[in-house]
Formats: sequence, C-alpha cells, structure tokens
Amino acid sequence: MLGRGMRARCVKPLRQRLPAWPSRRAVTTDAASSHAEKEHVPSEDDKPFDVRLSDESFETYELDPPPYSLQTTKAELKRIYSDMVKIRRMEMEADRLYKEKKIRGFCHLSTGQEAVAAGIEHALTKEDHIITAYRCHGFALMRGGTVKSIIGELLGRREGIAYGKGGSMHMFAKGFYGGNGIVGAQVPVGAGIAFANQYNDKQNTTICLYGDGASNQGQVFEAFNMAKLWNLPILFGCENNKYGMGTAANRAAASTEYYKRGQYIPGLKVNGMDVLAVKAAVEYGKQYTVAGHGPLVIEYVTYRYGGHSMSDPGTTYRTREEIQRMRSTNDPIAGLKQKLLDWEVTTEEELKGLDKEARTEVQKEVAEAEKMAVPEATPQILYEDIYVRGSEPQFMRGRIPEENYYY
Ligand SMILES: Cc1ncc(C[n+]2csc(CCOP(=O)(O)OP(=O)(O)O)c2C)c(N)n1
Ligand SMILES: [Mg+2]
Repeated sequence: MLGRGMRARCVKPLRQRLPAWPSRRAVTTDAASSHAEKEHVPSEDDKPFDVRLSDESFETYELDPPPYSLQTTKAELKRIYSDMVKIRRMEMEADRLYKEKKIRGFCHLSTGQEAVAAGIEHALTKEDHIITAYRCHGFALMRGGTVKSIIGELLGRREGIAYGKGGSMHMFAKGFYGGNGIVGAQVPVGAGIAFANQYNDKQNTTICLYGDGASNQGQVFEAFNMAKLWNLPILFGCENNKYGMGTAANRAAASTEYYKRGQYIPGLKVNGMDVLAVKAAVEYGKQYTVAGHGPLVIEYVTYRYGGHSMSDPGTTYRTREEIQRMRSTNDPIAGLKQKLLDWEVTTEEELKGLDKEARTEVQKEVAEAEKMAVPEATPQILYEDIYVRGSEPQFMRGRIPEENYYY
C-alpha cells in the first residue's frame, strides 16, 4: 500500500498530464462583419439586394460551405433588428421582475445570444420545428408567443403561455416544443420530431438546440446515431456560449470543436453573433435536410452576458473584462445597427424609433401581464393539462387515496 504522500508523487493529477484542449474559436464573433455596397441598396423597402458575409463566418466539417452571400430586403433587416431588440428588452424586464421577487424559481436569460434565436427564425417558416433547452424565452417569442404570455408565464399567471404551470424552462407554442430543463434531454425528442416529419412526408426541418455543456451528454450521441442512420431532416445546433454553468467549455469537453462532434454527420460552425450569418447557415441547412441528405451539426459561436441563471452573478469563473469586451465589440444588436447605418438601410432617427417602439410595446405587455390573475388554488386547475384536453383518464392519483382527482 502506498502512503498518501508517495501516491501523490507517483500519480500526477490528470490535468497536469494532459494539457487542456485549446479552446479554438477561429470563426469570428464580430457582429458587424457582413458587407453590402450602399450603392446597391435599393430605395424600396421590399426590393431584394445582396449582402456579403465575412470569410470568417463559417468553418465546415465534411461539408461544402454555404454561400457567403445572402439576399435580403431593407424591411427584413429592420424586422430582424426589432426582433433582437424585443428579445433583449423582454429579458431585461424578466431580470427586473426577478430582482423584485415577482418571478421565482429558475430563470435563465439569453442576453447576448439574441442573434441565434432571431437568425434561425428568419430562415424558417412556421411549419418548421424548434426545440431547445431552458434558455428559451427568445425562441418562444420568435415562434409567435407574445411578451405578455411569456412574462405572464414567468409570473405564474393563468394566461401565461403554459397556463402559469411551466415557468421559465417550459414554454411551448405552435412549432415550438420547449423549454426543457434536463440537460440534453430535448435532443432525442428533437430527433423524434424530425422522424415524425419524415414519416409524414413533410418538407420541413427541425432545429434541435442544446448547449456546449449538454453536448457531452450520452443521449446526444444516441440521437446523432439514429438521425444519421435514418437521414432525418434535423439541424442539431450547439449554442456554444463558452460556459456550462460556471465551467469553461475547454475544462469539460475533450474536444470543443462541437461542429465536428457528430463524427459521421457533417458540421458547420457559424458566427452566432452575426444574425445574417446565422440566417444564411440555417437557410442552407434547411435546404440540405429537406433535400434528403440527413442531419447536420451546426455550432453557433455565441456568448451570454449574464450569469448561468438569475442566481449566478456570472463573474466568478470569467473576468469582468471578458464580458465587457464581448458586450462592447461583439454585441449582435449593436453590430447589425452599425451595418444598417453604414449601408444606409435606415437612419439614426428611424432606428431610435424602432428602439422606442420595441421598448414601449414590451413595457405595455409586461404591465398587462402583471395585472393577469393568478390561478385559483383548486384541484381542478391543479390537475388540468396533465393530459391533452379531452383525452384525460378517469382519474389521476394524488399523494394519498383521498387526494385522487376524478376528471
Ligand atoms: C441531466 C442534467 N444534469 C445537470 C443539470 C444541471 N444543469 C443545468 S444547466 C447545466 C449546464 C448546461 O450548460 P450548457 O449546455 O452549456 O447550456 P447553457 O446554460 O450554457 O445555455 C447543468 C449542468 C441538469 N439540469 N440536467
Ligand atoms: Mg453553454
């Protein structure tokens, strides 16, 4: 038997023996990296023109890169901008309500990651599907949820998007399957949605999002296997925001090249701070899956400004300078704003108007949500919506026989 001191000398701790895999993020996170010639921007709001994406927008694995140009209109660019501002404003309101102790429990905000939710939505139709983890408010809004119903949900109100029973992590809308709290669990469910789509001969795609932390989960690889085996129309999407709770990606993953981790599934790494690069990547991915080529693994390189959840200040495992640098130089909203001005898509004045409109709209809906009724504490409401309405069994067991609820 070796003594404690002896063992310590013989067996080097694993971290000393194996240098941590360097965290490679060669794709830029510059949010203002796209380019358009202002002479080519038409005066009409709805006339298409081309935007050139930066050469550093993508990296590929066993895949030809998407086109480095994107067709858009002034009207669409302004809508995308407003959508990102709206998500941020809504998250800021959630932050305030949480600090006022009106929102309780878990609450994960996506401030900094808006380009992922907005860029994806602008590449899809409402017939496509999205499923994600608990950082889901922005996606719920993009899929058609209202600020009122989302904030109402966070406040536990009866008219919340999940009748006040789901809270921050469990929101649903048409074509949106949550809001899932168990890390990685939504990935096989996403594969199931894609399977249903293929089985029913639908020409749609499924966006199945998970975090860099979740990407180390076993069930993610099981879902990859079946998706490739059956060539399911699914875009797995790793939102790489550099941290899983308080652990840096390169301390948890043997390889941080998340877009390559499908092994036999081609991959695409994309600048997740440039909303136009995200849109281009997803448009390309959708065409790829709908054409029957099977799944892709897309890595969106992004960053969250806040802590993991409202109970994490987010400054103990990363420096304030790092956060500040991302905020001031890579912000997705400021990046697009800069481009819209450079390309003369809009004026400073009009942008201020869009900002104000988003702010007032969000504030108005939040005020309405705060006025919404809380659910009455009755067994009927408690036992509602466990099953799809109309398909309930005869009764539902409570903790003790006296608590059984008869529908
Ligand atoms: C199976 C499981 N294990 C652990 C947790 C606790 N947990 C919640 S979030 C999280 C980190 C996930 O990080 P990541 O996937 O990078 O997503 P992000 O929060 O960065 O969006 C962990 C470990 C959980 N919810 N489920
Ligand atoms: Mg993460």
